[in-house]
Amino acid sequence: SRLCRGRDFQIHRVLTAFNSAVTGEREILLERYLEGWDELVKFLESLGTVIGFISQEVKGKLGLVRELRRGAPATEEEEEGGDPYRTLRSMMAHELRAGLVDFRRQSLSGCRTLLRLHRALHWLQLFLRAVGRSSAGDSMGALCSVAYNQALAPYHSWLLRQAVGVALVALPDRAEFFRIVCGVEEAEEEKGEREREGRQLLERTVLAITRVYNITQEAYQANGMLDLP
Ligand code: 1PW
Repeated sequence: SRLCRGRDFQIHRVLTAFNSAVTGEREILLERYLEGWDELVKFLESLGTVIGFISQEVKGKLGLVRELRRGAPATEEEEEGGDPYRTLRSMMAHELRAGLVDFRRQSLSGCRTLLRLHRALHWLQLFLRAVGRSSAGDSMGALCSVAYNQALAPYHSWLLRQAVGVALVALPDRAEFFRIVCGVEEAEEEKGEREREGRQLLERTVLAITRVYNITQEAYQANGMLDLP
C-alpha cells in the first residue's frame, strides 16, 4: 500500500551520512558518501515502481565503487594511508597512478562511475530544494523535470530522456512526498506542524548534500575529470 512504501526511508540518515562525509580537510569519505546514497536509493524506491530502473542503475554504480574498493590493494607509496579508496581524492590519485582512468573511452574506473553518481546527486539536490520551497498544489513531476533538464538531461541520450519523462509522470503528489519525508501518516490537526518539521529537515539535508556536491565538483575540476567518458 502507499503507506508502506518508503517506510524504511529516514531522511535524517541522509543528513547524518552526508554531514559526516566531509572531513576537516574538506576530504570526502567514500564510505559515508555511499551510505548517504544507500538511503537516497530508499527514497527513490519509495516513489514508486516506475522509478525502479533509476534506483537499479544507481545501485549498480554504488556496488561497482564498493567492489573496486574491496579489490584494491594499497601500493607501496600508499601503504601508510592504507585504503586507497578511503576518500575521493585518494581514489583519484590512486586510479590515476595505476592508469585506471581512461580519458578517451569508457572504462570501469571508480572516478567515472562516481562522476555519474555526482551528476545524479545534482539532480536530487535541485529537486529536493524545489520540493522544500514548493507550495500546495505544485506538481512534483514538474519540479523534478526542471531539475532533471538542468542537471542530468544534457548527459543522457534522447531515448533515456524519454524514459525518464515517463517515470516522472508517475511521481506521487506533494502530500505523499511530505509523508515520505516526515515518515508517518499524521493526524489532520498536526499536519501543519509536521510539514514545518519536514521542510526544516529537508532544508538541512539539502545543505549537507550541496556541501558534498561542491567539494566533489572541485575535486573533479582540479583533476580535469568533469568529462570522463
Ligand atoms: C525522482 C527522483 C529524481 C532523482 C533521481 C536521481 C538519479 C538519476 C539517475 C538516472 C539513471 C537513469 C538510467 C541510467 C542511465 C545511465 O546511462 C547513466 N547513469 C546516470 C546515473 O546518469 C550514465 O551512466 P553510464 O551509462 O555512462 O554508465
